[in-house]
Amino acid sequence: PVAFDWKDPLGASNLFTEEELAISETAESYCQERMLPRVLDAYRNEDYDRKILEEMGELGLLGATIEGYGCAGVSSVASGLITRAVERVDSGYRSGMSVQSSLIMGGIDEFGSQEQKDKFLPQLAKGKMLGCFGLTEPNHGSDPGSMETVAKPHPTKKGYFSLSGAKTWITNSPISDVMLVWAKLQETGKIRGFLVERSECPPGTLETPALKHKNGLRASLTGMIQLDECPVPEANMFPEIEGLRGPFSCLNGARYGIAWGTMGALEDCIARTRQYALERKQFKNNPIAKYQLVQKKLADATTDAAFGILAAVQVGRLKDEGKAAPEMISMIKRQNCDRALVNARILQEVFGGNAVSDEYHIGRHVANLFVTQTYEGQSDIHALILGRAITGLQAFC
Ligand code: TGC
Ligand code: FAD
Repeated sequence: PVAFDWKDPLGASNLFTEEELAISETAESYCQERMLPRVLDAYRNEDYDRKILEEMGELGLLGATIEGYGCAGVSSVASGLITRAVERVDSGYRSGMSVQSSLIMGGIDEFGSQEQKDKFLPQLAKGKMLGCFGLTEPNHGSDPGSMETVAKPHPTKKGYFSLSGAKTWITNSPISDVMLVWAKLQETGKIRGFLVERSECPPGTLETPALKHKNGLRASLTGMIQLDECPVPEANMFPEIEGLRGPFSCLNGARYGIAWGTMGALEDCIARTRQYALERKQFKNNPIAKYQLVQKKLADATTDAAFGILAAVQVGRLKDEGKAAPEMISMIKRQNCDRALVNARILQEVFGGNAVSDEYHIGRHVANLFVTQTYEGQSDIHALILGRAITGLQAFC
């Protein structure tokens, strides 16, 4: 009989091409050898080493599905495998990469002018320039359509808009060189995308304070984008796209990545729990892995991880054939984030008191996975997106 592999229970690796397997191996080696040794300090100190994106850029791991501009032009499944490798280490590291690869590079690639693509993509691909994506506002999270950030013609600078408003909970904002800010054009009331370059903003028109003392995602930097009559050249506005379709199209790529990434985090929880349960002995010197209740926890988590990966592969393949509906992405984003969080939380129990020590890593994953369930559309919001697609009736308001 074929041997069962608990690390790949449903044989997903049979669905990957040689190239995808090679990319996965490169990403896994980098993440385990270079990222993992940094994560505990970063998490303890709420710090993010921006060199990480530069290193990933050198390996061709940023904006990996984009063709040209120094990007690798690989399949959506290959990009999913990269994301899974990064989040196996930490969701915060994956966040920093998602924002760079999917939200800003993906946005520029899909909606930018040729001039914008030539100017920003090669630098972002190398990780020499860092970017962020500003959609959420203090008063508008799940409902970004009600945003208050506004763009109007600049009163004194010809050929410039003046942007005013505040974005909050923005990954990478404190260290970003370029910010993709979504704002309503005063003239039409329509949402448009603007590339705000930090180096071009006069003093006092742009602030990006960090939001500190987070109890999750501490190895990622999060902040605000505060704009006060900030001049932005007309050439930095996405030329055609208007309305929420712009930001939501970027989110499709990032949400797809999270569906893969959270499975990496869950797989790390499974591997660590299995190892711990085999080593830890209680009652007549038995490893706790011998006890049925512990085995059930591992069986449940391993099943959810295996199903989650297969679903992500399926959506990735459809995505590359142009057959992936946004609701499919909502389904895997919601399901994989929810199952990763529930299982990680249950596996945490296997560590007993040691779960409280960050050196066992499981508590960090649990805290991070709460955030993944919340950003890029909280799970209940994705349930409503699915409910609307199933019934034809929208329940948001
Ligand atoms: P609704 O009427 O549904 O749609 C408005 C327009 O948008 C289009 N659209 C999409 N287009 C492409 N892909 C999608 N997934 C799309 N979803 C909607 C839609 O066709 C329509 O187009 P048009 O041309 O007819 O105008 O809009 P609504 O205002 O009713 O939206 C409701 C809802 C709940 C679906 C939406 O607001 C939502 O998804 N809310 C969640 C907000 C969210 O996801 N925010 C994410 C912020 S970014 C972030 O969290 C990054 S974290 C990064 C990290 O660190 O990893
Ligand atoms: P709210 O919208 O206030 O929702 C609160 C609760 O109410 C949720 O449970 C929600 O499901 C529920 N709810 C809301 N409306 C309904 C409804 N109609 N029916 C039923 N339930 C409802 N945003 C960016 O733009 N860029 C980023 O880079 C970014 N990075 C982030 C990083 C971190 C660490 C965090 C925590 C957030 C980040 N976000 C980012 C913001 C994130 O996308 C929002 O937090 C998320 O969309 C939810 O919005 P909110 O926090 O305002 O919650």
